[in-house]
Amino acid sequence: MRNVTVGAAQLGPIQKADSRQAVVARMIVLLEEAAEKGCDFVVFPELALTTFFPRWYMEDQADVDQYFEREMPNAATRPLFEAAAKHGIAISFGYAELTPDGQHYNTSILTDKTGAIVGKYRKIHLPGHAEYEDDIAFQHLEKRYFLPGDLGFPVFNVLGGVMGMCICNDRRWPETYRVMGLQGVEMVTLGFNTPSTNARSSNEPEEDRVFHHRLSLQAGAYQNATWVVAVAKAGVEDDHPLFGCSAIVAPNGKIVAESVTEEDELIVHTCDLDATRFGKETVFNFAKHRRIEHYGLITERTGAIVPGDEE
Ligand code: CDV
Repeated sequence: MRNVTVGAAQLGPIQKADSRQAVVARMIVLLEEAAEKGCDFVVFPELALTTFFPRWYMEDQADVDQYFEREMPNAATRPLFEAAAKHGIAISFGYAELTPDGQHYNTSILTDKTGAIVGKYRKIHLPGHAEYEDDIAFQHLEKRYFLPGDLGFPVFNVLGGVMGMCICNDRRWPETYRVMGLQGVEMVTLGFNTPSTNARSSNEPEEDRVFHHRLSLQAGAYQNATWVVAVAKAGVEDDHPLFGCSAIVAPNGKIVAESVTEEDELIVHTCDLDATRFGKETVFNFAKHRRIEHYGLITERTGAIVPGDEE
């Protein structure tokens, strides 16, 4: 057995007016609870330090940049790193990253148990749009504020296993998990901010949105024989509701823990990384069964082209 006790540290809403210091204090409360419950690893949501600002249309770059971190750790987040190191807990969380050369990314980092950053991921599948749209219920401007990630889907040898990260919308794309699966990933962690309603359709009930969220996590876990730890920022942020349903999914695709509130909430599960072996060696033995000579379209083409419509 190679056990890693994971805490999925869901955050309730963060309002525009909330300071990073106040949010980090909440994160430390969850970390202390995780320490009491014996966690080795605590995972926080996407863009954990601020409100989900891509819902707001901004033209002034200074207004946008107030939501970005120029270094990590920094003055606001250092207490979180120190608390994690004190308890010997590895952490992962998402934040908006502004690089020294002025590039903007939706990023997550992974530390080891000493608080040293050992992994970074930049969100690749950016949903939404780049310009203001007046015919939708609310804006989702990730394509305006972030560049697509440039780091691929790396995995990291830490906590005695092979760990990978993705962020929110990435969880809906099978390629995300498969690229990490092909590097032997044993645990994929991700944070998300998912609106409870669809900006473009009032006909999609919240229960369908939650169903698709769970379906994506469970399929990714099963088809790649990996643990998946998905952590929400939830609740109503300045009148905009986000659903919760943070979940820990086993390599057989079953949900083993799920949050029940839309507030700050920790869910904990002890994950045996060796539980990935059966799926990796038997059901989805990639080396034995994959037929890459038939998969070329996956990397050659983005949109679908119906036969007869080729140029
Ligand atoms: N933050 C996200 O990536 N949210 C998307 C919404 C816009 C659908 C998601 O896939 O949950």
